[in-house]
Amino acid sequence: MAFFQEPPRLGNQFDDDPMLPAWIARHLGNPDVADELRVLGDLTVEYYGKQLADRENEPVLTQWDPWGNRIDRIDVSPLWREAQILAAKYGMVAAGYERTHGAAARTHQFAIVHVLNPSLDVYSCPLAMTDGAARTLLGSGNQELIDRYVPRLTSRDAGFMWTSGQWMTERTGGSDVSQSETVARQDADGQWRLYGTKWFTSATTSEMALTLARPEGNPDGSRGLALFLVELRDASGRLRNIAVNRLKDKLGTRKVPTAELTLDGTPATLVGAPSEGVRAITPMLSVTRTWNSICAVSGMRRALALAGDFAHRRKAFGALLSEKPLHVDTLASLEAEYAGAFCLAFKAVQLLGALDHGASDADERLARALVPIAKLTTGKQAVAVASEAIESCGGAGYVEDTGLPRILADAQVLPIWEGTTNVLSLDTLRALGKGGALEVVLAEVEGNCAAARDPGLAKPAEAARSAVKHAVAWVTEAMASSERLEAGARRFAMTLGRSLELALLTNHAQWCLDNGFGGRAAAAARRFVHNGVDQISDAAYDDAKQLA
Ligand code: MFK
Repeated sequence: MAFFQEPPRLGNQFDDDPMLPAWIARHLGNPDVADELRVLGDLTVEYYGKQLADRENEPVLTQWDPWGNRIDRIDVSPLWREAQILAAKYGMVAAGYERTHGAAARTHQFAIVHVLNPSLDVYSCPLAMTDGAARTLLGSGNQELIDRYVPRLTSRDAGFMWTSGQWMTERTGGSDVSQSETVARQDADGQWRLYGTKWFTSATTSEMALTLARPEGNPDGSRGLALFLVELRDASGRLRNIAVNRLKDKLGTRKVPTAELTLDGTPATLVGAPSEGVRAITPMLSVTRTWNSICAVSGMRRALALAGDFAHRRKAFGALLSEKPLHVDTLASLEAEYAGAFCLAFKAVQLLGALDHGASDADERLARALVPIAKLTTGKQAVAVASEAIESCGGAGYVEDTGLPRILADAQVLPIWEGTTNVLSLDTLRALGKGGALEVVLAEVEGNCAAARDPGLAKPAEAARSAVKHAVAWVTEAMASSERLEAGARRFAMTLGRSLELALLTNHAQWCLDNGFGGRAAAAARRFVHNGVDQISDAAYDDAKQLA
């Protein structure tokens, strides 16, 4: 009888998660939530099967009808149509705005996202922007827009819920948006209309979008931009002076209908002041970057769940991979990355919850610094873990119809969109440049390490403390040279990210030991130290200039 390899399978993605059940017990303490997540843990397995069956379907743009009318209709994949219904029903956005769990509403919401997201083909993209739009509008003080749109964006009724896009990137760039060319003009009757090209609009099937444009006569630069809200379609479903030029042909996130758009007199509503649009859209950035961190972590979980199961099914050289010390060692290192990333991403979530409920000044400063740090650190981890996880499945990991390569292709977007690693490293410096921010990061690491009493956690606590102190000493000295500071910004931000991850994991490991959740998190903390925490070094910039 010829040999056929059994494919990897998923168990319940709540119960099998080495981090989530304890985190939920610790921070929500409500057994109903564990039951709810367990149901979703099975549902996500069912949708993993559907995802594999739906693998080849991609969004289709139809620009013309048979009679020559321009229609620009986008049809998304069958799984995406179902994802919209699931997202509303299970509150993937709504749960963050409900009162049942008070300040822990965001933890509840993102636990749901964490479990469901890996089976929903990056439907997280429109949801992240929808969440960001709701929060931006709530913070805008524009009561008319709040009353009209927030109930739709945060609804659990799929028939009523709207999603929102976020259109920032133009041909001039996605990082430096200050050069945006889209112009806003007011009609004689006061109606604003937008004219320009948006170069990378993800989830173009959304009902509305928040976007930046320069009101005519405003100065150049980002301060001359203003924030606008656009409803994409009129009552008959026609796009409102918007042409979809083409869909992007991307490495990953292929189910996401990312498009190039031309706006030619698109009616728009000014959200706040007719300037300072970049500042006005920053709540959106904080929310989508937090989503990015959670999606990085949930993607890692899915990759490791499959790789771990495969190791129990695959025999080579006379034994299962799960019995081979080198294979076990490799997976252990990835699990430690996952555990650290999980703690940092969910800490960012807690801070988002604190901000929603009137945070302290220290929490506000910590949130401002921690959001970019979490996004940049977890984005890179997600790619590295996905790459190793598919490698651990050998050639099967490289063959498209196993579904495994998509995990890596989809992970690769995480360090790119919503601010690249370098842009966020510079944003970290900017956040820490505001008075007292570095001190709160230092205090966060110290406070978490101080909680670790178990002797087995002494080394991880010491590694986190020493790395963060090294980073603080470096940045204090490097401030004297803008070139040195900028060249080392990524190593600095990564060191802060890894120190925070290790400190939070160490604290959580102590809680697990104290509360009957065992020593796995402690083992992850110890292993994380071996993966490396401190990345501070002053690579010679003269060498860099010769090399790059
Ligand atoms: C899985 C999840 C999926 C997520 C969905 C993704 C959909 C994909 C769609 C996209 O990818 S859209 C493109 C994403 N693009 C970006 O994320 C932009 C990246 N670039 C930056 O973040 C730049 O740093 C930035 C555009 C913000 C710099 O702009 P400027 O023009 O140099 O602004 P400036 O002067 O630095 O900041 C203006 C104000 O905003 C300042 O406040 P003040 O005027 O009071 O001083 C800043 O302090 C403030 N600010 C900037 N960044 C902030 C912020 N405030 C809070 N948080 C921030 N992150």
